Amino acid sequence: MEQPQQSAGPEAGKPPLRVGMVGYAFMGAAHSQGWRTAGRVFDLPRRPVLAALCGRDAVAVRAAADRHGWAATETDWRALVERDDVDLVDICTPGDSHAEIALAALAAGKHVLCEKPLANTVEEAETMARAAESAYAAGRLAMVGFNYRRVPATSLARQMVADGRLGTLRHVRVTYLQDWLVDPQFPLTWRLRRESAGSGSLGDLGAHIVDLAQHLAGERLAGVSALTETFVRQRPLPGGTTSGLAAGTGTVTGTGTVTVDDAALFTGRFASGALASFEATRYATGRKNALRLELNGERGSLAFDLERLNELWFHDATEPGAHAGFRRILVTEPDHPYLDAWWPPGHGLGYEHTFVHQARDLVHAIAAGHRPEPSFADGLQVQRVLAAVEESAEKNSVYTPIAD
Ligand code: SOE
Repeated sequence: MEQPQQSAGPEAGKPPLRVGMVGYAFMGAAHSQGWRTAGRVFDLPRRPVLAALCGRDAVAVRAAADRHGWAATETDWRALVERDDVDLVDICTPGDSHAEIALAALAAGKHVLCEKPLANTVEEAETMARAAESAYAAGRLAMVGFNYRRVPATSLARQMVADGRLGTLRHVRVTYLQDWLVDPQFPLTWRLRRESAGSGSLGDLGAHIVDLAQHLAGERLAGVSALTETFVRQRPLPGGTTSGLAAGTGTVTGTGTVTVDDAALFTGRFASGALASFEATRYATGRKNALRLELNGERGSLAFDLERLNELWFHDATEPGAHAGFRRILVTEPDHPYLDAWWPPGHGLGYEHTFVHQARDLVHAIAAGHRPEPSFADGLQVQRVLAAVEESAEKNSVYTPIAD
């Protein structure tokens, strides 16, 4: 790929798409990277502009805006969604504010990108999906940030399943393993409280693998049986106050109660009869961001590991047995998804590129007026799966159908 020029790259002369973003922690940084880069790498119909960044602390948000390249700042998200120079609101806050911000942004005539999980409850997600449907009729689009759909290898896997390379699907096996809660002294941050995060590993990691499994299979789960556990129930309070919970920093004084799951294990049945298994945990000692999946069908199998994200493994069962076996596809060729705009074969992409691809796809959808995927309706359906998992776990793993 040619190095894009600052002044006359593929962005030059394109009508702007002015983005306002709420939140600037880990996800905010990742989304900033996506918006900053997409128009410089891909030939987009509109040029993303990092118009305004919002956070409650004026000094900290200005510093983040300077670091990530945002022009203006706001300290109140309500002011951000009302700005005339913002066309799209990108929500990178904890789940308890997703619904309120998304509804206000859609009502103000903005497009919306919302981080996963879509909401903290099914009721909130239903309201958001309804609002997104009305907004779509008025030409405003809403998308959920399930970024792992946009790893080139998972996109290729989707194409291969859709092309019938696996035949009838029998198994979908997915795990998402992290280990940042292994230390019982890790503080009680917002991710460990139900009122801010909705759920624990389930909503944070389980939402990703439910979405990805359904996306790759091309169908939805009909029901689940689940177990959840909270291994460490008391943790040090960050700052010793509830305001410290939001910041996740400060002097530790006293302890507080973890009110979400630490791990969720569940099995599921797809409408076609294929069986699925899921594991989401923050206690997999030594595993940092291990999203692994395998799909087995009558004609073949696919396997993927996010920690080796340029590779997709394929076993073609239609080959003679003597030659068959899992082979590695290095997903870096120009005819692989998203790769034509990036580096020469073999040079590889990483985690951050999923956010560039997310921004790219949303800009195309907006320019074409097409409903983007995953839509808020897709996010609502994932929320229903999460709710069914919690219900099943409460009833000691009773099979729980997923409401339509
Ligand atoms: C934390 O567990 C986290 O940052 C998730 O919130 C993200 O969605 C995931 O992509 C990486 O891990």
